[in-house]
Amino acid sequence: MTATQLIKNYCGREISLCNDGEIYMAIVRTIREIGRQRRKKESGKKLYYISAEFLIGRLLTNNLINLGIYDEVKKLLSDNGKDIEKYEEMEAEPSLGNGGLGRLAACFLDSVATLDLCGDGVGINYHFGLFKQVFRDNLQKEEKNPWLLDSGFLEKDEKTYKVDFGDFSVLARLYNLDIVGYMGRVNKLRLFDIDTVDEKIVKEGIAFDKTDIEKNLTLFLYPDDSDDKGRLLRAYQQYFMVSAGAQLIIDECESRGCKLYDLYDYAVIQINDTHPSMIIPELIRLLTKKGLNVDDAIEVVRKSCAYTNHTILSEALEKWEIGFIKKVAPGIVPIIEILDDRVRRGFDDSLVSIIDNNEKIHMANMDIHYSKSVNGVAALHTEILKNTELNNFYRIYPDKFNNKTNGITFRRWLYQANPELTAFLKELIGDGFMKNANELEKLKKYKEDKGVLTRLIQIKNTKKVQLKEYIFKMQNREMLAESVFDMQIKRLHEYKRQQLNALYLIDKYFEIKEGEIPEAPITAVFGAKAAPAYTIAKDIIHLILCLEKIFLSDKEVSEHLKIVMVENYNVSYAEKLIPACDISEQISLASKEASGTGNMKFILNGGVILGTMDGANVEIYEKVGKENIYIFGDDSETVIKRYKDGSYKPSEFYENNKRIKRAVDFITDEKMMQIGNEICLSRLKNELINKDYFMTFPDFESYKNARDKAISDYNNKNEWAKKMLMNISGSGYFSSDRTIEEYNRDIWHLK
Ligand code: 26V
Repeated sequence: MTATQLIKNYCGREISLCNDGEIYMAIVRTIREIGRQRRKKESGKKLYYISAEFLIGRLLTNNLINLGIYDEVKKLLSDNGKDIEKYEEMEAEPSLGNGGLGRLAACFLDSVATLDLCGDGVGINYHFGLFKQVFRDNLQKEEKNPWLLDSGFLEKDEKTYKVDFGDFSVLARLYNLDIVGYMGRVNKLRLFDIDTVDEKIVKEGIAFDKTDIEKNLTLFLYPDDSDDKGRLLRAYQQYFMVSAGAQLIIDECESRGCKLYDLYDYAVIQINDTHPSMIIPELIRLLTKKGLNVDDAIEVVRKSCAYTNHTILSEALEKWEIGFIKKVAPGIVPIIEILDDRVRRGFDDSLVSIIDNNEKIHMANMDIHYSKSVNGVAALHTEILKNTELNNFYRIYPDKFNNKTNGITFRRWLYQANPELTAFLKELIGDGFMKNANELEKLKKYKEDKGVLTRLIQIKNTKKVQLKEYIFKMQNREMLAESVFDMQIKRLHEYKRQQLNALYLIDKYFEIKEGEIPEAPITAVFGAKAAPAYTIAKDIIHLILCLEKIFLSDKEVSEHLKIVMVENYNVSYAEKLIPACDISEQISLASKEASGTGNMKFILNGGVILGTMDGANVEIYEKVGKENIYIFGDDSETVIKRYKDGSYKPSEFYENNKRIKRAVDFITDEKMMQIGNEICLSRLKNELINKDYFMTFPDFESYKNARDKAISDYNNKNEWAKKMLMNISGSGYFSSDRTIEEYNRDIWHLK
């Protein structure tokens, strides 16, 4: 049956007579039915991508595109007087991730299915996901974010698994979501939940009783871990996910003919950061229960697991107190002790042991010893891991370390987010790039073609107008017409340095007040959530929101410079923002951003990067060429050296650089105090002057110069369009299809 027939059937009567809810569900059921038909029988080896986060975004449009029925359904609806956009907007976004790490997992699942590989995601079905962000009194407030009710895509599985915690057991129930590859197969995302969860225990904002695990286990993604109760709940979540996941893997492998001592021929388990690391001891435990001896179980698991590291920030590398794990998952403690004991006997280096002298379990250390592959997520990141952060391990296992530069799925970030640009690219170079992203290189031949360059600018303007209207509708904020759209949209973290961006904007404000008008009007867009317990990150949001108001109310300034901070930045918002961006801010302190993936989404849509030589920016620089990217700031070697010798004194910069002092002092200026919170603003100012751990001041001048230059260059439309074209044509390498081909070639070896 065609999609048209299916939708008609599910509607049960004339489409034009159905209400929106009925039509939405008919589309969802059609997608599910066609998905069912495309599912393939599983045999042999299968990938299990286990992750605490899958930031999949809305599914309706993506699934229609990937099934190849988008145009058909759109036409059917419009023939019946209905606009497909309405149904796209009806879907609640599953907010099952924080940022890059979760979104990467979602892009990977898309590519695995598209490349016709057998592989599922394994994770948790958080009822409220990540919090919903609202702004009140120029502050971030958190609210729950229910998404399950309206989705329609999640299907209950019959399978359940018992998970034994120290003091009680729960039944893990499996839910499945179809992962539809582009003109490819259909895999699944398997999300575990428990029936006893009680959404009603969430009271004010996102507050709830953190101790009642049977009621709260799968309510939120990463509940506040600023206190022991929150951390304990997170440990429960992790063990819940890996224990149910390990049972599922063993179950499925056995049904495909596995005898367990050959598990690695039937399963490859990619551990996405350390959140799922307990799967290593849990699998060993389960295999020994099923009769393998410990030595064999350890070897089988080592050959089945592979670990991806996503950060060098030591505070983000998980260490669990052994006391916690004794309470949560006593069954794996003796296994971890055996694993640690073997390491201690094998290597005379306390830095590579698993349990340290403070009785803390270093999850990454366990992963590195007991998996077959360790990878970083961009070339620079992997080099830093090998030469600095994980050097002691690299010397033991040089062959285990490898790089897999991140990628993004072009289906969502080009075809879905920017149909206008996609259609134009097809006109120019045919549709081969839709299956083989490298074909975007063919665009280079249009570099001097005025007609093509003009069209690129027109399309960008179309996307900017659409965004302008959307933001006005959602937040009643005006973006400056004919301005440079400059964007920094990513999680709020000091190392990403939204504060550096804000200092630039304050400096620009002063320049305007002194009569120095920017060469083009600027709309500076921010989108960022801060972790609920991350005080300074919330202070930075407060600063940006106060600046937004001050600029807006100042007539002299507001026609040249505007800030728009979007509320509740998420995947759906990103899809609207990215195609409309002129300048993309990728300004992390060199060495700190493992890769970044937003950077890739922007260049694919003709945005030009203003960035440091960090993460994947380094490889983007190589692909797009130095004339087409604005690089500034100290490089990673300088930064790493500066940390080592402890020579950085922010107060010296503050005292000696007038611009820096002027901008920093403005944080607690009278104008700010009138609308801002004194405690937050003073704290932030002090933090910068006395600590500035992520070294914003040393990069300030070169950042200012680079940003001013980019804004000035923007006025030369023809030259700017050339940059856009070179960015799009150089972006093919950053397709997640390429990344997944490399994972499969080097680590997974799926047929
Ligand atoms: C987590 C935390 C949590 C505790 C406070 C400090 C802190 C700092 C960083 C993180 C990030 C954890 C891992 C993560 O999300 N990494 C991101 O992974 C992306 C996909 O590989 C990559 O593009 C980003 O550069 C990297 O930050």
